[in-house]
Amino acid sequence: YTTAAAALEKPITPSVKVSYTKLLINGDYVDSASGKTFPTYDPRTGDVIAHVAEGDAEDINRAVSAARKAFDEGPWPKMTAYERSRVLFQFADLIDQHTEELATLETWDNGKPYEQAAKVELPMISRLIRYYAGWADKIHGLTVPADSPHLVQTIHEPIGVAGQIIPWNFPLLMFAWKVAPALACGNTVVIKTAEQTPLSALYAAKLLHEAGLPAGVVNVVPGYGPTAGAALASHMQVDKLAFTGSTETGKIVLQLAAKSNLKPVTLELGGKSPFIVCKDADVDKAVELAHFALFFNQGQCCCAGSRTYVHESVYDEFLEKAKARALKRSVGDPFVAGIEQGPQIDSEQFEKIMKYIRSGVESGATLETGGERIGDKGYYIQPTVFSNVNEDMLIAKDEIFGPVQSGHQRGYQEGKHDFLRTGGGCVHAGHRHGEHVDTSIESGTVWVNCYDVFDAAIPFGGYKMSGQGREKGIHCLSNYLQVKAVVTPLKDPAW
Ligand code: TXE
Repeated sequence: YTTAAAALEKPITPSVKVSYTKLLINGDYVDSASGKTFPTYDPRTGDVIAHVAEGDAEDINRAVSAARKAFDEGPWPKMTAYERSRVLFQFADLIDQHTEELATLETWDNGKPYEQAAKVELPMISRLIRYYAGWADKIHGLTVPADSPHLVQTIHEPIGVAGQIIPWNFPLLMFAWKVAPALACGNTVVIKTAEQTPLSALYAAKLLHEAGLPAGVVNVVPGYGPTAGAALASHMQVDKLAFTGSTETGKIVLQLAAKSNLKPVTLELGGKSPFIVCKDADVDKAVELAHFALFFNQGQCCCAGSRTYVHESVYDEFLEKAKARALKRSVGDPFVAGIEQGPQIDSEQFEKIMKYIRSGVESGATLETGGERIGDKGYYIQPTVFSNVNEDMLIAKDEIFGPVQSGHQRGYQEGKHDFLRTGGGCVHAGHRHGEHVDTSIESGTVWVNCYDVFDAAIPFGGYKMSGQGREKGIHCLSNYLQVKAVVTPLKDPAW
């Protein structure tokens, strides 16, 4: 790996100041009911960036009341769909106009490369908001041909107050994935940001109001999971819950939802996705793709290609080149141009990853490169490659969520079915355009000769313990709509 050592010693001072650190309830930035705050940290140094109002159950109550009122009394669900779409289009324009501020906050709070935030994620975010803005006035019901003399129509109505809980790996992208479809369908929202990364969503919510969103329609409550998150999941006045995070917490929120008011839940959880290199693969291309699939966003992706299955005929060549590519990866201050990898999000994730690296060595996998911390402050980890990994090892089973690539010398079939959790993707790096593609992999996405292609229109979600339901695309709309059947006699019945 190549490090920008000087930048690690003297981190760049971000050019933007933190303006929004309070809860956003009913259109106003307010202190938490308890008056408590919590620190949010710079992963480059571990230093505090800002103290943010800490929402808990009482604040969730206030936010849900505001969202309830905005839903029950309007104006949001009562505005025409066209008016709602115009607010969302305006929001997308404002996101584009504030790319620098938003991307800076995202990098500062999360540690991801600034260029990735500004040039990849922010454009994806405004594109996704426009995609759902476009849907707002195109949600049609049906006329149903019933086997009786009735006119049967379906009406698609918003569900009500949507509770949303998001993680820290893509703070603003997750905010957009959750809020945009909910709003397009006419719902109101209470969203809890991750405790590690509250800053960008608080800024974006300000833009949403500038775009014309009425007060109370979107409420943002930063806070911790077991307090604010659990209060939202179990709230009796919340009509739907959308969660992105770990499988473990997904099980908790599903139970809370069931035990309270049986609100429907969508879950987007962790994964252990296979990346499969076939024997006829172009090895150079497969190496680059496998590298991207695993190391993108510091390895902190639910769909990271974290089990790399390589056909034995190309295994040695692949491994040599994968190792060389990892050594070339540029790691350093994410504000420096050209940096591919910044620090991990926090000390907890850093320790978890280092523990898995030790476990890989202890269980007999070969550490080809990496495995150490970089520098003595912040949470930087060397790009790491293991070979000779087998299915019994923890590093092959658990989601590491870090820059650790695991090379398995196994065929394609083995990679397909044998895990409880399969998240996003799988690549047949050997397939050429037009060839038959085996899509039987039990995974929400099968990427063929590509990886992490995230258009707003492409549905995304996991099979098995990687989640329930789909986000993005047309499929996400049904998460935020109720279908009502209206049945009217075609002529007066006899009674
Ligand atoms: O996740 P949590 P953590 C995976 C990844 C990572 C591991 C742990 O493997 O190493 O999860 O990360 C909120 N009731 N992913 O601890 O706890 C929490 O405040 C209600 C994959 O950060 O699931 C945050 O807002 N909410 C994942 C959100 O849940 C609760 C992205 C996610 O935190 C809660 C992140 C509770 N009891 C981690 N406890 C992906 N799918 O991309 C926590 N939360």
